[in-house]
Amino acid sequence: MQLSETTLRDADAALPHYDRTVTSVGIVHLGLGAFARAHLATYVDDLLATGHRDLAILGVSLRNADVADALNPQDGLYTVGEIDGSAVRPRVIGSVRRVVHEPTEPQRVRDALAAPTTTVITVTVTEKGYCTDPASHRLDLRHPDVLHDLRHPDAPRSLPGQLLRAMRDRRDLSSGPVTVLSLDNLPANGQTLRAVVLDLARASDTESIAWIEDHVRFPSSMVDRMVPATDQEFRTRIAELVGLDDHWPVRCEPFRQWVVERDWATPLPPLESVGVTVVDDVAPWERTKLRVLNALHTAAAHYGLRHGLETVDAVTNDAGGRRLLDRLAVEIAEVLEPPAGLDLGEYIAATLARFRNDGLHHRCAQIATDTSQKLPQRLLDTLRLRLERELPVDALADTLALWAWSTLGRDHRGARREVNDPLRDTYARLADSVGRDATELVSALLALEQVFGDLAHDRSLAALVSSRLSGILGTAAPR
Ligand code: CS2
Repeated sequence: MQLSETTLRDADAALPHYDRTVTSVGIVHLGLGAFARAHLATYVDDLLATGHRDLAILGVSLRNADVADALNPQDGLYTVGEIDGSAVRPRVIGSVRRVVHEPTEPQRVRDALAAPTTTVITVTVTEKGYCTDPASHRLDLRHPDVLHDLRHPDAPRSLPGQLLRAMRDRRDLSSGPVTVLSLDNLPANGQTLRAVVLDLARASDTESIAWIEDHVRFPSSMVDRMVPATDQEFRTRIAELVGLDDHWPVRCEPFRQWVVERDWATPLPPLESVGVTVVDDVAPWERTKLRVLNALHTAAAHYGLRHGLETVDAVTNDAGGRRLLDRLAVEIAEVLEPPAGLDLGEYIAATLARFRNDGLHHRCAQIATDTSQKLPQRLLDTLRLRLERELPVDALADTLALWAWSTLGRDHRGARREVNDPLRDTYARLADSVGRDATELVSALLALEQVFGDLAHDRSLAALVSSRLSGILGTAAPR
């Protein structure tokens, strides 16, 4: 039997503690991937259970129809499996009412974004969805989707284009204020989102600027939960545990954290009552999370690819992997100012303990996706601070060298491996032209200003990274 509203009571899992039929949509979520389903939707599920009925989620998929196809026949219901070693705790989430595939039903999405009942628009589209230069965090006006939206503002393809049209519609229809809340792993994600929407308005729709400034807030937020992609084995395990089939359950670690700025355009829901931390300034939180957890993740991912270790927990079980993470953590911690009251040593230890969760199967290849978009906020800010203070950067250089090796698109045995990154064509060209010449490859990669910004011209950094890469290319995967 399939999970749905009618079979829900038979599920052997934690169930929504509220009557879904009396909830109504107040949140439109753009980019309903596994992360949002394991994070945002679980907090909203808790909010609905506290009686805030008008905050159910309408999920929007901007690219693929697969989430809509999986969840709509289940009335939006799905299972979150919290994994702790060999234990799995299933919980059915009821906060998503429906999922709309934008390319199939664009008007439905447009209406939902403009509806006066929509008070919050939440966003998880990953780093590249913001259409920025990763180094400057400003809108890339040459981005193909942005160029499209400048020509077709009423049929936008990009996230900034979708939001700008929504703001225009809300202004024209007098739909009232709205809070636009980013849950992506970017520094100052709310400010960045505001900047790209206003950059697009400046280029195409100056009349909306004042309305946006008066009626919209873009609070930043820090999000944390490790959510590996679902595989068939996990689907089967959930079906066995729950006693119902679920087209697309999501798996995650037990830990979750959300820190949100209080500057909303609409009434702030009682987020604190469901475990969210509400603050005036999220910057120290997101800085700490990006530079510790996400930086160590990126390092672990490329180390794993290089050494044929499939998952993050396997990297933490490997002596060389552990050494790299420990050395990198020291370089990070020495130049990081954490939020007041947070013990950085404990935070790092707890993060590494989460990496060791051996039931999670968080694949290195998944985390290595889009690394060109992730490097600036995860590793390069730390690198810059250390260079400014003339501190050694050996572990950072080792990590960049591992990434440089990854751009060659080979696995640890030398077989071809698919690279998943917006710069994959650039990488492939470089691999063909300079290939295994470490000096040439590193100087070409580090010259990518959209990633390295002012570091692009640092010759001693390039020399250090290329000496590390030579070591990697010249040896047989030292362990
Ligand atoms: C990971 C993150 O895929 C990645 O790049 O580093 O998704 C990470 O699992 C989350 O940010 C944890 O909160």
